[in-house]
Amino acid sequence: MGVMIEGRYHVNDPAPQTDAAGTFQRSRSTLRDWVEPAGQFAPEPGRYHLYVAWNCPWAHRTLIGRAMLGLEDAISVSYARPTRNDQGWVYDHDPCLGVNALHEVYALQPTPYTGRVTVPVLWDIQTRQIVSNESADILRMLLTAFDQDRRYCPEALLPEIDRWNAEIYAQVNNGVYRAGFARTQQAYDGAVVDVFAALDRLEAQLEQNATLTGYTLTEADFRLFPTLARFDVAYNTAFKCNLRRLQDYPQLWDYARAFYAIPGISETVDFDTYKRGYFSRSDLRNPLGIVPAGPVVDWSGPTKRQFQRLSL
Ligand SMILES: N[C@@H](CCC(=O)N[C@@H](CS)C(=O)NCC(=O)O)C(=O)O
Repeated sequence: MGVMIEGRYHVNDPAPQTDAAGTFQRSRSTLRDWVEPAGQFAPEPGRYHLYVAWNCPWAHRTLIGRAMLGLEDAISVSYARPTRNDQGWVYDHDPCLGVNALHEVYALQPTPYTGRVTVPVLWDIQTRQIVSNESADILRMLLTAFDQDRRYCPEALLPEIDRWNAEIYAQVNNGVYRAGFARTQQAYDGAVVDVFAALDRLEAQLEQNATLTGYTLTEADFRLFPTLARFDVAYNTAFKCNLRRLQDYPQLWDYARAFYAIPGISETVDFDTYKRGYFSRSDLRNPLGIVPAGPVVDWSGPTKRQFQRLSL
């Protein structure tokens, strides 16, 4: 996988992404400007474009924010091919800049960029630069700057939302990656225990509560769902997170399917692409690149809880 150095793309990335103990270390996002009313980047319809990949869970959370706020017409999107090649994320059809690869977008930064070429990217069409390549920030901007009422990120719930976000990031969203990308038995063992301990706690929370914070959907739910959506088709097998399946957790499975049933959400999901993406050829994890046929997971059917989409 390539990397950008001083604004130029290099096909070979010499830096390992694991530490001395074989534990996966995710690089930090460095492009972190902010969309806000009256700021340099104002929340104007038609001004911003998202570069994503269907299979990327970090990109997925931004697509969920966009769908929940009905911003599909206000913010356009380019979807990468599920499998990266030596050019990294590749685009067959980019309605915004007409690029073929994401590194071409990073190369346009006014300050030459050094770092990994990751999705999601929030691009400002007006000033022709990347506003942010950090999904947590992009989602927060959508839910605050693009929604005056802050329906999914209310001030009063912010401490609780941030607490869930921190736990879910470390143990669930990134926990599955620590398991799947571990290079030692010890690193894997630690990660997989974290993942299932967190899922057990979430299961208990959802026993009494419709959502993570009680009964209304918030940003914390939007950040959990992408990992749940990929769990049984990808992480359970490709990342060896196989102590239990999502379907083995009655509350989490009910919650995940109720979320999937919210109008607009299934349009952000593509299970087949998840499988192809996570089982793409990898020297370490899947040298032959063979994609398994199963499992076939049925996300339809009635759920005990039903979320409503708050009026737009
Ligand atoms: N902190 C970033 C992480 C994004 C990320 O790691 N994206 C992955 C895809 S799931 C990627 O583009 N990786 C390419 C690379 O590291 O070269 C965020 O949440 O926005």
